[in-house]
Amino acid sequence: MINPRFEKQAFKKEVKNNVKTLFRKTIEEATPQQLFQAVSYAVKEAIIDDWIATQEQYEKDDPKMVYYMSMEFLMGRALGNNLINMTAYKEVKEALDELGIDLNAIEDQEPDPALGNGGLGRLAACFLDSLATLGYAAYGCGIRYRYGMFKQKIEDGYQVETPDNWLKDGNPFELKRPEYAKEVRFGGNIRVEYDEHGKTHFVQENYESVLAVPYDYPIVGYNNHIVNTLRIWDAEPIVDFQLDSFDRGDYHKAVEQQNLAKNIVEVLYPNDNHYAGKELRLKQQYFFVSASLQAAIAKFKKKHTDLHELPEKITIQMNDTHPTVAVAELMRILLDEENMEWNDAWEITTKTCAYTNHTIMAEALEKWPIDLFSKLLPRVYQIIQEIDRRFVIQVREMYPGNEEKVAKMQILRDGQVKMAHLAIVAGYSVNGVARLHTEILKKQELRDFYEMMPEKFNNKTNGITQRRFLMHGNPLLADWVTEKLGTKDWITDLPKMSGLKKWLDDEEALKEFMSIKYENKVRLAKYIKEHNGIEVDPTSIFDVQVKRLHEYKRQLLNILHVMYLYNQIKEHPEKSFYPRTFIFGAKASAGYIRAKQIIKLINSVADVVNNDRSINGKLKVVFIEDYRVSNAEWIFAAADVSEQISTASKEASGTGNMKFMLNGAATLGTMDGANVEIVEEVGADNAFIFGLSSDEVINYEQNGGYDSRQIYNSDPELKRVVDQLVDGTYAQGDTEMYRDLYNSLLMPQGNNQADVYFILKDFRSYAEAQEKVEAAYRDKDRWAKMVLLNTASCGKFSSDRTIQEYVDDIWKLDKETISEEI
Ligand code: 26W
Repeated sequence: MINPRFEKQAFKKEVKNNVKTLFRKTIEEATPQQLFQAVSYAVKEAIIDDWIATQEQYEKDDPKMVYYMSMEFLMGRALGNNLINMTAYKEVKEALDELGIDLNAIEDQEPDPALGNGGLGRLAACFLDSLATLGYAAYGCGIRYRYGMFKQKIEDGYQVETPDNWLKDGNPFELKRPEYAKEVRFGGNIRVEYDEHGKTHFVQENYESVLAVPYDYPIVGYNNHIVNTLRIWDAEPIVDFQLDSFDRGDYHKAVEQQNLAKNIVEVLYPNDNHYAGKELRLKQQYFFVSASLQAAIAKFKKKHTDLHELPEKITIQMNDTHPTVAVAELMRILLDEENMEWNDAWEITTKTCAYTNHTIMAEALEKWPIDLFSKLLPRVYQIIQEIDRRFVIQVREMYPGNEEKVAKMQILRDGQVKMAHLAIVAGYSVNGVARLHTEILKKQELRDFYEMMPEKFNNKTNGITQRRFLMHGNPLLADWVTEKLGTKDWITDLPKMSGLKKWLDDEEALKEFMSIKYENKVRLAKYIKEHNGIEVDPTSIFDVQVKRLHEYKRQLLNILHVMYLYNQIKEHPEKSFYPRTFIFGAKASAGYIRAKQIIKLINSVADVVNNDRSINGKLKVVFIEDYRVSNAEWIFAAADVSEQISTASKEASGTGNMKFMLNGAATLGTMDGANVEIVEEVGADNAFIFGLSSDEVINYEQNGGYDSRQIYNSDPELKRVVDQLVDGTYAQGDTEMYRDLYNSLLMPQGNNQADVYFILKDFRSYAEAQEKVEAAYRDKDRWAKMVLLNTASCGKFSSDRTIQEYVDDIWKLDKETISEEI
């Protein structure tokens, strides 16, 4: 049944009216941005009804809720996605057509809410979509950063960061909820008081504080009238800056509180997989965690009097260690504000909090210096000391005389607060994000904890939402899938995609599938022409690597191989070579120098290769500026080859790999993260696997690395490529521009600390896999079958499956339904 608000006449009227009341304009006079606002407010009208109905239903049923705590929610644009999930996209598109408005152009006016870096933030967004779609009560809890992920410009081949002022035109979908504001306190000292019963009380004094003000975003479930909430917190000074405070001598304090509020939510740290130890970051963490927990407890207490029941009504999922201060903050609230005893508070906390680990990269581990931590969060720190004291007793009981264990597992050690240890000790569940990753956690990184508390450990292989990454990003393929399956069930039941296998031998179907891929390549080629000024041939192989730039993800391996191919083409012009377009997209953390050099190198190679007419356009290299969720949707749809080439053991899961698979691309990858499970689903013959295994990598690492010079000296073609980093080929004669990259692969002599990501070691195996890709692509029939089989085999990788597993094994939530009539 179509929602009456989306009925064409009504919707058109609403849009016209919005343009009038918001901007005092007619449709013809309004700017595209104003039209976007007017349309969005009309859509919001419809969402609000369902939002209210959902929250009323929750109020009535009092289901158990998950609070998904995350520093990042990489939501991407809302308008198109909301329309899809309200099943109104087509109706609205037609209605707008009648008004002479192009929905796609309107969608393009929406800034990408980029409140996240990469995988972890986008996973959180997919999870919210699946939670609402499956009918589970959930809150996403995060920060309303004033500036999200920076916008990336490429100037002279270099990355330049510019601020992302995503809120400048206002956000039509958000709702400010000042009535739920909470105070959050920092610093000061703790005074101990005894009451008349001799009970101890801890009172924080001389603190600074801010007011956390929530903004709610609707999270629309697919076709089920359920609308959950993403609650992100803004900070305001507790007392408005008052001029008379100057006279009272409070001027300084007033300014400080003002600054604290402004600074806390100012910007998302653009570090991915790299811990920097900045005090402001810890402030951000405590800020949103404290506010969210206060709100959660207040909500619980509206219906319940006994806090012992808390674990039956709420569960808190900590997205990596970033919100781990939650366990101590929950303890603080239970002890200090609710006057509970330690044992009771601890029992509740350890039944309520659960932890997901997203990385094994050592440099990503959060370890706060104790002096910084205890100054900023004095009471929380005391509580962590007590947690640590009790935990050490437990370790000693279990491993008498084994002080090495204590040293390895303690929460407070070496002058640091080890957040992962805190999360594991206080959490009732610890999960990795792909099977291999979880095994590595159990066997290596978290081995001591696994041995002591094996029951906490479990795996939840990541997933992605097919609503955004197929329906919205690739409507041609989405419609084709529906037609071929004869049902739309796949939209909420992705394993149904396996029904496509029956078309594997149907020539006509294969042709249709490939012509959709071609259309999507044309669409991307147009985007590239508009944004990069580069012509690319949509009949060439689109070989794509899009993800954050990090050495372990090995964009350097990819571009070295492009340099190698270029040498080959130049040297053997007679050899046949299937035209290829290598597409990159990646942001480097602003302070990550080497990552930025790799971006510059990719652009330099692009310059040389794209402008060499002697190779007849056989090779093109494109670096797509400002890779983000909105252009990602188009990129996945257009890819033939999905580059997933991280050093084995380093990529916890990957989720881009799944988005490519869904859209009919073949994986070229290492046996890392979820690639292992992708290959398992699609079969080894339908993917291109190369390189060291994770066991081999770990083995080398434990034995001090490997000698990259040996490979360099024994492989002249590879040596030539590496030398080209420092012979000026790609730097207009400058031999120093890429010296550091060269050194990272080779220097110093006889030292095995070079090439720690095994790029030279895996190079040949990668090049061979690439040859296989080319051979496979030449055989049109075989290729079409292979990529259709990828789409048909992606059922496991829906975030719907992942969320159902979290619900069954960790969260134990109740399923909710909303009736049609509202
Ligand atoms: C403290 C700095 C910092 C910032 C972000 C450390 C670590 C992170 C994240 C954990 C990095 C991240 O996004 N990890 C990615 O998480 C995805 C979702 O589980 C996985 O698919 C990726 O493999 C993993 O790199």
